[in-house]
Amino acid sequence: MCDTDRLQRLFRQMHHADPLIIRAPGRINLIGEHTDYNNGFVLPAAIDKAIYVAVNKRSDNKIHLYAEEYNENYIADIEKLRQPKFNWSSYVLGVVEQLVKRNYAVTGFNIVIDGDVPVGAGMASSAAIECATVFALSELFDLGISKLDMVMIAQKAEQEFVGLQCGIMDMFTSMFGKKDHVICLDCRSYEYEYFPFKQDGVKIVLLNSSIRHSLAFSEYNSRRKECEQGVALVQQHHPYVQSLRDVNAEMLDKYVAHDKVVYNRCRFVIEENERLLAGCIDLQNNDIAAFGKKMYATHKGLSKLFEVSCTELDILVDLVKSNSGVIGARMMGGGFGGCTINIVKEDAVEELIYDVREAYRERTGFNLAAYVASIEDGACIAETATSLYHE
Ligand code: GAF
Repeated sequence: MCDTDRLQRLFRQMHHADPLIIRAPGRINLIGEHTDYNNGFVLPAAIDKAIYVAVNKRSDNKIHLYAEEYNENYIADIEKLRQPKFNWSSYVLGVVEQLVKRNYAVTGFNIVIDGDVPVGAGMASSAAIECATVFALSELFDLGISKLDMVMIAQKAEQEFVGLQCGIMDMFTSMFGKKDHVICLDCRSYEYEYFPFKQDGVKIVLLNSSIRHSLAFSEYNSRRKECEQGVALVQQHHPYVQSLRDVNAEMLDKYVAHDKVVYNRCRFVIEENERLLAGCIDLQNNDIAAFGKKMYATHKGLSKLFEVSCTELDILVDLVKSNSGVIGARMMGGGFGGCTINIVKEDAVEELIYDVREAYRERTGFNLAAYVASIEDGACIAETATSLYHE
């Protein structure tokens, strides 16, 4: 848990001034994985784990960055932005690059980053840093950027500076999250609807495999390419097709079946969109059991068709499947490590975590971290400062 008083004290020690502090949360996603960059639907929510950035202005064009978690400092120059030494600082500098490209008047600033979104766990810690940064700079320099534009800027920063060809889900959720609600977002039109998610007697439990495979980044980008290849094959016969959102199972069978890999990727995405829409009806009908079954089906598709799971995530889902306290489970996020999301009956949570932790260690040799997530509001000002300027 980030303590904003502590962050404020740390900032004062480093920069002898009061900071503005912005909070941007991580996210969960109930269902709808790898659908966002295919113009499909997602069903995420912002959570109680968040990134906090503390900022104030400088009188030069330098950016002084510090990440509390790593105890690492970095100094960059706004006029000469280049790939930095530390990964975490790319998320800040990528946002600055986007603001400069769009001619926003940004000058030097100090930034201290803290938070409790576990890195590499599939809870979108990088999007949270990007969202917190763009929000903070918009406030600091009075840029008046709308929330949706902040989302776009953060996404472009990830795509162009960091190099992950991500969709919009993570940034949108960090910015637009609403307490006790999931967001049903149409990633084509950006229209969205909030669904209450305060199911009596159930909890959302995240089981973190504590591993991250090194191929995660490049494999993610190649999945996106494979989906685009599927679209191109269908497009030759149906020129109006722009994305997998416009493709149905029949078209896929007819024009893509000869390429088994591309076919499987596309099939998963088409089925996942259908599952999500049906899952929203389950939630409206308060039929959490039916929703849970869809989560297992999503996991199977991600593992067998989209091939973004890994042994450890499959083990984690397997371990909970026979537990009557678990309503649904699946890997969450981009894949190749990170965590599973589990909907669990409240009175079964403690025992489940204990049992899975033991069994997981036995089968993989890895430690398991478990979090019970609550759904919270999106990005906001956590602390204002009277003066935001310091030499
Ligand atoms: C990552 C990406 F950043 C998202 O855009 C999304 O594609 C997700 O993986 C998979 O659903 O979090």
